[in-house]
Amino acid sequence: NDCILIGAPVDSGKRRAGCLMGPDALRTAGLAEALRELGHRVEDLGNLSPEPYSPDTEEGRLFRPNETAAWTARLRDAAEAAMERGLPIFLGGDHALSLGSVAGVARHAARIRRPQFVLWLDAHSDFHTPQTSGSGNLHGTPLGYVTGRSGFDGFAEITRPVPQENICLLGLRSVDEAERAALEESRIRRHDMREIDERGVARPLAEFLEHVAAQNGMLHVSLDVDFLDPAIAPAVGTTVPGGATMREGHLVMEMICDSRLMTSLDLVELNPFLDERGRTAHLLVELTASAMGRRVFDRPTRAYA
Ligand code: DIR
Ligand code: MN
Ligand code: MN
Ligand code: MN
Repeated sequence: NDCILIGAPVDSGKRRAGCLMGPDALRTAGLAEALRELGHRVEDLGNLSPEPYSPDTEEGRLFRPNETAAWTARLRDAAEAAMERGLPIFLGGDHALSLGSVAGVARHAARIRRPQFVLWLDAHSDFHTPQTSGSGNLHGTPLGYVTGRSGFDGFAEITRPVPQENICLLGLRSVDEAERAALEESRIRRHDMREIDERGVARPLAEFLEHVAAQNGMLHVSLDVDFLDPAIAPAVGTTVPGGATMREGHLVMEMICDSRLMTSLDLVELNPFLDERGRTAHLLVELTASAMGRRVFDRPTRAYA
């Protein structure tokens, strides 16, 4: 595989600053080296910047909409271009980067006439629109945007919405009231932590991967740090107790690898300012390695803090 690392230091999607340091923390934790060790070619495009935008004001309910829209335009184009050449890995940055990454990969899929699927690994459903968002934080809106919900004024128009039935949410345990109502009306597939406790993570995931394979789909995976339990992944601004364990996280990534379906990946919401000696950054590198071919018996024997 040709992996294309795309630094996306988006920090405008929520109020707590720090995700802008995410791409460099992932590099420092050895992401490129881990991928090369697995036999992949790796190209690092460095960090992107948003398109020019007029500065955001303190007025209005939304936090930094202009900056986020400018990032969305840049990342959509970068994603679409990178899909021509390999498997893009977006180094976040907060989850607002996925407005652009998912919109871009969906355009590429439409152009080559293949259906786009999205696996959303997150405590949250991120299905808000700017109108329904209670926080005004746009990192809660990427799935609303890419499915073509209305209300994203000032954002690039979605020409290739991702069909709701092509999206699978895994790890849910914090869904706002307005999102719940919209999700219940939708055809989005969703598996909350209660279901994962009862059935394990493998069965719901296998069902989705079989569905993607049956349609010869492209699969975008969006990994929000808060999918994981805060005990193993503390470096995120929106920790929610009761998340995925270390082994659940790895099993998900190992199954994604075995399926050979993944065509693009987001690593988002890492806030290195909140990390404990790079522990969460290292875990994201290890999980990415699992998604890209590392097996349990191939793991390096060095231990992380
Ligand atoms: C919350 C938080 N639902 C919001 N969303 C987060 O602000 O809309 N998504 N943290 O991952
Ligand atoms: Mn998220
Ligand atoms: Mn969310
Ligand atoms: Mn989240």
